[in-house]
Amino acid sequence: MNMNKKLIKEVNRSFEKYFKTKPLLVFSPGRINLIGEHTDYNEGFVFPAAINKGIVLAIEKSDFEVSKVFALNKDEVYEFGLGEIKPLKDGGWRNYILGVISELQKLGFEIGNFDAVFAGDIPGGAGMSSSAALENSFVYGLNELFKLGLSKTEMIVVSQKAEHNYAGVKCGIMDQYASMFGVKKSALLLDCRTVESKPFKIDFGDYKLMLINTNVKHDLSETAYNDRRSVCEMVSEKLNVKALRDVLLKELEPVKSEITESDYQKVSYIIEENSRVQSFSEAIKEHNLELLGQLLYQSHDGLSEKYKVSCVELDFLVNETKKNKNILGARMMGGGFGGCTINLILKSEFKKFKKDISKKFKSEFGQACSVYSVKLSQGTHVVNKTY
Ligand code: GAF
Repeated sequence: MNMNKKLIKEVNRSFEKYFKTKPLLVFSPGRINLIGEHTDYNEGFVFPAAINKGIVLAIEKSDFEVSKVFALNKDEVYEFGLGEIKPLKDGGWRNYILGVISELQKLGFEIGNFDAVFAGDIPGGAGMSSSAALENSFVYGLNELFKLGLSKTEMIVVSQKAEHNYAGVKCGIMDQYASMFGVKKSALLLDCRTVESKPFKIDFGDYKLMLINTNVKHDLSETAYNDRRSVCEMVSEKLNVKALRDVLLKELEPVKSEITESDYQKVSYIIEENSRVQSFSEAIKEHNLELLGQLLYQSHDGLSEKYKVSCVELDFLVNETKKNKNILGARMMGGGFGGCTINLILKSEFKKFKKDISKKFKSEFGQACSVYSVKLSQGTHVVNKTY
């Protein structure tokens, strides 16, 4: 099954029960990323895909003086006035919604009050972009409801700014883009400078993608994310270029003595990862699965040893795959410090490896990891007629 129809039905039913009217229903997916990590805010290349897990939003205009949002998974309701939008301390999911509204207001749009119910099936903290899916579902829903006339590209900028200003993460555009523009059965080779992408049909033959969630999210992740971004910007400034996308490895030499060894390693990772994305897309065209696997391992090594955004749990999972000849490659996925690994595994090995790795992970860390397979799906869209 592609979308979670049960979830759509449940969100719709709850909305009708609470608000006694029929809502607009929007599905906004999470994403995976084949390769190209932390390259998006360096205006480089990434290779994400929208997946069949996401956020379902039911939304309709309201005649009341307040707006009301019901987070079904958490069983929490939030009521607020549109004239008093500001980030909440420890606001969690509320901040993503407030952020979207605030960014729309900054653009001069007067949105009216609304009622909403949402729920999702993206595992939280898994690095599969539940926050981008939530932002996109709201900006898309509000755009439809109040006929704002925003294009999808304008909507993802609203979502990204909501994340910057209300969640405090200076993210790139990858997650919001993939969630909004996803193409069924395809991954998108996205140029984060032009914000244009090329869909690649994904068919790995006898192999498939496996996600393994560490189920951990280490505290440092947000600060570390913004710190990494600052290092990249600092070096770009020294080199007098707009972004690291414009730099070849050898061109780092003139600034090498002006930066720390650790910052040098970080920016070399970015430059290398950016070219790995290109090699990956060539390998897909040539159906060179061995090379795809090697690129995944190289990406992980760079993220772990040079960019330093991995953690023991992620490294453990990747190292274990190296002992299994039926797995061609693996790497951590997303921002890092927890979340998932993405693995290219022989289809017939999936079940067995799932069992083995679950056992080993439990005995190493005393807690369970989770294993998923995902379908590559369409980006944010209205689903009223599809369930
Ligand atoms: C997070 C961010 F939101 C993305 O923009 C991207 O930088 C990613 O980490 C790392 O590739 O998901």
